[in-house]
Amino acid sequence: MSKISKQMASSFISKSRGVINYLNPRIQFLASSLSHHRDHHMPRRHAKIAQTFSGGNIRSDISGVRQYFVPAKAKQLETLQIDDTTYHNKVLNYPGGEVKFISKLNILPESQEERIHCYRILDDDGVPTTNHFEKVSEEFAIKIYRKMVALRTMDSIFSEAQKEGKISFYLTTEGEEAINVASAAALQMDDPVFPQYREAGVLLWRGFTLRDFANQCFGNSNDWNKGRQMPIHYGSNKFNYFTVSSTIAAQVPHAVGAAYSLKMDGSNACAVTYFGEGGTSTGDFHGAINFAAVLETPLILFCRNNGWAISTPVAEQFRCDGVAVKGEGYGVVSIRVDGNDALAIYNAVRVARQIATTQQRPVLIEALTYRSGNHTTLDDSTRYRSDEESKWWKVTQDPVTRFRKWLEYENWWNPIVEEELVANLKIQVLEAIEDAEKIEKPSIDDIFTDVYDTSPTNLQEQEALLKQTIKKDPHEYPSNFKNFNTTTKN
Ligand SMILES: Cc1ncc(C[n+]2csc(CCOP(=O)(O)OP(=O)(O)O)c2C)c(N)n1
Ligand SMILES: [Mg+2]
Repeated sequence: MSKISKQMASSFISKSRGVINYLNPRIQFLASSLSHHRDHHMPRRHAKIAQTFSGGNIRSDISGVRQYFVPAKAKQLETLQIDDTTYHNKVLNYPGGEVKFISKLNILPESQEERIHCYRILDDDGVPTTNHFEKVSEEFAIKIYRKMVALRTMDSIFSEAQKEGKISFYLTTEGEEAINVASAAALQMDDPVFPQYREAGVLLWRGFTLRDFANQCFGNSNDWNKGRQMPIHYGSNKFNYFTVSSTIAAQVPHAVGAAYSLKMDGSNACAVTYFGEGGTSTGDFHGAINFAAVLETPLILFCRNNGWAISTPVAEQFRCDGVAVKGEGYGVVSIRVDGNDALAIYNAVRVARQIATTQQRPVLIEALTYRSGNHTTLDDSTRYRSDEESKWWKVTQDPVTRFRKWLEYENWWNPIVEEELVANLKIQVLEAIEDAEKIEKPSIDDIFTDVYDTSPTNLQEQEALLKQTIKKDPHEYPSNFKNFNTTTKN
């Protein structure tokens, strides 16, 4: 090892040790969730991490072809292997690092024999399966629970409002409340969030009110985005939450850029981006995670693997073992966590945040869960999946129920407070909707502002056309649309 690389290695190891000491003993869980990686040929730097975390050894080669998703193909490949076990010690320093030679033809397996294990603290009945986790206070745990129930209540009543035609569109986080709220609880407010669209609970945790959500969905003049987005496309400067864009995974490269800028500024924060497993099938995801790794950005890439991308099940989306494995392909450490266990998510995100901020590197988290609701209010999931399947998830794996059971196990919760909470939340959500409905729409004079200093001619033409159209059929538009400025051209 050259002098420089020795120095780099020792500084890296001491950084890792710092994190490990800080996180001890929870780090054991991270190590066990990474044990799959330890066994195989990780990049040297990551291999060191696994070694430091768990004290394990790194295997230098892989023998045999493992069968997992496509046994027929794997078998055919096996017969082609040349069985010569003579090894040469010769090493060549290729661009990218030293590589050993081997005279046995090795075909790397497409997947491991066993799927990567999933980190979980609470069992199905809300009972902790271990003591090794970051303890949270009663007050904090109850705050998490209250937010999860608020999110569920909001989702249920807003969906009804959509069915009644009050709002044009809605999308729920049903089944993903733990992912939303517990991950947000482990972050800091100065960590910028780049959401997909099923993460309203992150914003709720940060302080967006039920009225803020209602105003956005109604697109009224109290909406922070001035009614310019479809319902559920929330955004907030105040809460460091970038506006939702429905273009799948478009936010992932943005998050890498933001993380790089935090790094340049020497900030202690990390950027966080959320996306569904479907998002990992886009080019944006792959380009972004590669840049994140190479630029060593403080970033958490949080994948909600909920089993479905609209009507496409994961089995038809990719052949590898989910999303966590994709990290290794890009030199990014990964964690697989139970997305229905709020306590495990909270712990995993805290660890990920420590790694991202102290080691200035990205971390990929895959939270395994199930999209319990329809994709959006435009979808009917009974057309492509069985009732039994979704019922099973709702009944046995519900994240809100599991967390409530844990609170009860700790004697922090009881049915009386539960009833009060649910009743109060229903009133609050209904009031937020009733009020949002009454607030007038933003002025149309505002629609074309805020992007250009001086509006370009094509926008001026569009504005004039819009105003002419409204003049022709004013009864088709909200009442305050009649009083607009007529100073634009044409
Ligand atoms: C680039 C792009 N391609 C396709 C779509 C259409 N689309 C909207 S949602 C969606 C599914 C995304 O699934 P996933 O990322 O798993 O998120 P989930 O809805 O399951 O939370 C697709 C394909 C889109 N909006 N953007
Ligand atoms: Mg999905």
